[in-house]
Amino acid sequence: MSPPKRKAASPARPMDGAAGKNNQLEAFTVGSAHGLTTNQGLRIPDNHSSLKAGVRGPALLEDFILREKIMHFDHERIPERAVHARGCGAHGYFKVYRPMAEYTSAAFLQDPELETPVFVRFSTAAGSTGSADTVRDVRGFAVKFYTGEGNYDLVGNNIPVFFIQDAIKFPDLIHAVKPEPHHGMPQAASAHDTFWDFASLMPESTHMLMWTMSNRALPRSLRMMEGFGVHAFRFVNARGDSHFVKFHWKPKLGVHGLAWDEAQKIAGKDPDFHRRDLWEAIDSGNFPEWELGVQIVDAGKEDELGFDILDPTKLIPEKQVPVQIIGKLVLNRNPDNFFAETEQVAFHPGHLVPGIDFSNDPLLQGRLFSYTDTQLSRLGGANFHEIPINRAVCPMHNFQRDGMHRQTINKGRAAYEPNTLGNGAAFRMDGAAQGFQSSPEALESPKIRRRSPSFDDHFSQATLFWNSQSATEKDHIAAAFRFELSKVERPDIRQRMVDNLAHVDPKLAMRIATPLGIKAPDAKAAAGRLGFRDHRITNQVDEDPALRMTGGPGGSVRTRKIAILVADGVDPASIKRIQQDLLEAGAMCKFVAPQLGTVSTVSGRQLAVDHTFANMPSVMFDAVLIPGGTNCATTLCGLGDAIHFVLEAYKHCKTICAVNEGGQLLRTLGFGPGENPELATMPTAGVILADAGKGLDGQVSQDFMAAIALHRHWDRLDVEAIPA
Ligand code: HDE
Repeated sequence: MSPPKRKAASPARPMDGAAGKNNQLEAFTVGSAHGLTTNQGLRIPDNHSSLKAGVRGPALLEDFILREKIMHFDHERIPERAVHARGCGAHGYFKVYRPMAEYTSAAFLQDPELETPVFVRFSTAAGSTGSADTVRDVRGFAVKFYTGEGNYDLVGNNIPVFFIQDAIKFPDLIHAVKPEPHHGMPQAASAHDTFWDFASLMPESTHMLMWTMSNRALPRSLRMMEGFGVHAFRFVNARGDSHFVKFHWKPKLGVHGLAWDEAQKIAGKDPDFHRRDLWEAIDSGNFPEWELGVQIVDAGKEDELGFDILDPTKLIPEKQVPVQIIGKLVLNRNPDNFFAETEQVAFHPGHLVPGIDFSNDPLLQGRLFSYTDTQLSRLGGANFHEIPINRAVCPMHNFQRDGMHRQTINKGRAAYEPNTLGNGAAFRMDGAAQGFQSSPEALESPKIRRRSPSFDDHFSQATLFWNSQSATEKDHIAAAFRFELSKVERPDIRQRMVDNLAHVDPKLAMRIATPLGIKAPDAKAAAGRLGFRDHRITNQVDEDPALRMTGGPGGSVRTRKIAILVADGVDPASIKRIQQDLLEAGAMCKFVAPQLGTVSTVSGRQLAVDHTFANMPSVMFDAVLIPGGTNCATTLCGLGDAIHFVLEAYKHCKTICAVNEGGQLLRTLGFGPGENPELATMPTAGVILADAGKGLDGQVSQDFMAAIALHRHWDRLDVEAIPA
């Protein structure tokens, strides 16, 4: 028999568009099949019994089938990521809106017709892989573009600045935030002594602390958060001209956060909240979208910004340099296998394509070492680029060889260059104008281990951030500082922190210090401490609306989850119009009842229940709808779980709408206007009591949807008094 014809080992040209990466992955994807074999393909006769010396005798060492299975199981785990261990991912594509040739030669940023495949992984930073999704933390937003010129990774966060200015402090920062080494607590939380000890001694962290104490660190959904490249990068065009660039991802659904009490409860009720939300959105065809934005600064004009563009604790206010929207990212496919794709994907800020380059940001420079290095222990060797999710879609060739788990079978005698035995001479570049070119920045300076004095301003942008927040966002930030510092056992650490915050805003510091039982904030004491530097610059803008979460675009009910509370005797007709309008607008309605199965309606029909009060509490929803029906209302009013559901939704500032008799529950709880429930009214922000029998259904549904689209009614005044 003649040997089968072989296919070429690697494609001759890049695989086209988003389908290219999917096809490549497909070649490695298997479904389940009938029958079991060993890893060598040997049929297994019995997967229930090991080989023994007699049916009641000891197991035999000879049992290679048992040994192989147990051995593989014993080695199923790989080390979790040192940071950003907890994450989830999805496939999708990126499309540029217009050619960017003026700024960059990157091929994937030229053709508006081209769909570049991407894999995106979102993560928390501090927690272990099994920690909860909704902890207070920065979120990772890492995008791998499989371009025709090689993989490009934009490994960013949902906060545009970082805690530290130099990579050499990263291990200290992470050791401080991770569980304390003596007792291994707390998990995935910054509210403990070591973190605040470090943070209070590192005033450069203050700006990022303002962000992590805001609701940015509690995203409602991964689909509703921004992403940032953080560092300044460079765009380089075909002529070699270079511009500084900062990257932004803007979510189509707007930027929204959870309430702190809600986030903590979700962490217990559904630790997979964000992972599930992303999965379900993609699974149901609600593909999350972001737009890519860039802030471009001409190289040579960076001094005009007023701060050092290389300092990663600084952002460029959008008011100062507007964000240009240049393309969109769509996530449209869930992974087939969490381990093979999401766990094994390896990002690296040094995965670049021609036309994009680094800046000298000292934090970025340190990252360039860390990301490859960490994969060696995490993914077990130097060949992690061969793992399917990490493979480039363009041809790849070099003389790197062998190593653990090598998959490529390199043919030929010559594994060196130059050579005459294997086309080796053709690969010489000698610095010619081919391939990736580092931006030829002129450098001539002494070798020096010192922080640039231009990095010495630590507070001006923290103040800018604070001044840009709405009143309720300021309340949340102050409350978060109070919570975190109240968990700190050592009063001197609390004191040091509020003394630092007096340099951001004395009133903020005072609001935090008073309930913590420490002395009044003392800005002078902070300034006298070792390591304190504050060569304050003058911000060119006093406040920037882009820095707050409220009032931005993206207010819609699309993909929002509405709980409809039902019991026997419910009147579905009373909410029919509202339900229809919600569904048409892309919201999801679920019936929540005392038990699963069905409830009987007023007309004797059976209505299928989706969830119980116990298995799907109010924190899983964005809004509540209580339909009419006298018996239903009476049952709900007497049910602790239903009362708690509504109280909690109210406390978390969610929209609540009660129709006809459903209003009884709200009035019992004191949320109604009392005597005149005739019209759709809002006795308090986001609470609607409506009489749906008067042809007002359309108005009610409009009011309800408009209120949900506001996300939350943060200005509800009396929520502290709610015992939920
Ligand atoms: Fe990372 N970071 N990082 N980081 N980082 C890692 O790489 C590191 C930093 C970010 O979903 C690790 O593959 C150093 C900033 C994301 O797989 C590690 C420094 C930003 C992810 C590492 C930083 C990030 C990581 C752990 C200071 C925002 C998850 C596993 C110099 C711009 C990527 C891994 C994923 C992961 C090192 C600072 C974002 C240890 C040394 C700033 C989104 O290599």
